[in-house]
Amino acid sequence: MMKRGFETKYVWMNGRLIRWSDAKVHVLTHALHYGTGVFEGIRAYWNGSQLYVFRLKEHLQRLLNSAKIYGFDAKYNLEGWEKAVLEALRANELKCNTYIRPLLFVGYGPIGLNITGRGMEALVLTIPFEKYFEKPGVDVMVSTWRRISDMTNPPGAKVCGHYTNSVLAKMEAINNGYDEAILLDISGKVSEGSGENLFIVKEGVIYTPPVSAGILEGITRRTVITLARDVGYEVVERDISRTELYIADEAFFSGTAAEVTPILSIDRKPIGDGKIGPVTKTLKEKYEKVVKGDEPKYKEWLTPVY
Ligand code: PY5
Repeated sequence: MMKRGFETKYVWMNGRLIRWSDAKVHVLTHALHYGTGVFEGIRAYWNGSQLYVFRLKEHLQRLLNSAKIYGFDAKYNLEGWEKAVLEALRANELKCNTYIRPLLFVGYGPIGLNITGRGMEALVLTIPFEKYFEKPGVDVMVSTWRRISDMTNPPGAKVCGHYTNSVLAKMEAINNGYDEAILLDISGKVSEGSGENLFIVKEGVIYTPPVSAGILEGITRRTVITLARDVGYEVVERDISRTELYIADEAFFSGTAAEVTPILSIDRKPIGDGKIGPVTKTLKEKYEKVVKGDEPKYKEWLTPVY
């Protein structure tokens, strides 16, 4: 097999390390048909001498919460999943920035929807990974698609099937020449990006939509709120209307993959002067230091791999 950039030697699967090319499932896997899986996206950062996993416990707790919402058996407890992630990283001897993808899904079996007593499959992929967005700042559109709602698919659960909503919005944006989408929630309030939380800055105050606006409660979002308050900014979680986006001084996305990504324009209207703003710059730089272990104050967020 030709080795491409994202391939590693092993995948952790149901308690064992499996060779990358042997990590396969049957086509009658339930999750392939119905999206019945939950997952996480976690990053580990290499600082030249140590690999640090960022907020591992918080991510795995969210995985367990997502499973609980759907009534999936999580197979392993928090410590079990934590062990799995570290085992996968160590087996692959990764000494580079890495994306970690734990996935728990309904496996092979009958084609019906009743999954009572069905076996779950658990895996952890570890993938060398740098930037999610190729550009240092992104141009985005407000999607014509609405974010899923708690009335249909609970957005607070990170469920595989929910991401068809994100793919619709993302591809509409890409096909129209934008880098990313912002989705409104079912009642028209600003929700989040296709795979990122959203912040705006107005007159020195930072605003972000509340958990009730159909967002996935991001761990990077929580991190940014903490860092911003520690730096001395006021952060307000409240509903944001679409028009507030256009007249914001600054806007940025937060997410494990996206990290802190400046938004330069929304619907072709420049945000502020269309360049990365001072608050965004401060938080982006702070975040990048924290994840690499350069800020002793936030060391408890880091799990060393080696
Ligand atoms: N909102 C959605 C819909 C997400 O998928 C994500 C994470 C976030 C917000 C941000 O959450 P966190 O800060 O906890 O990462 N998205 C995945 C990620 O790894 C990528 C999905 C393609 O960033």
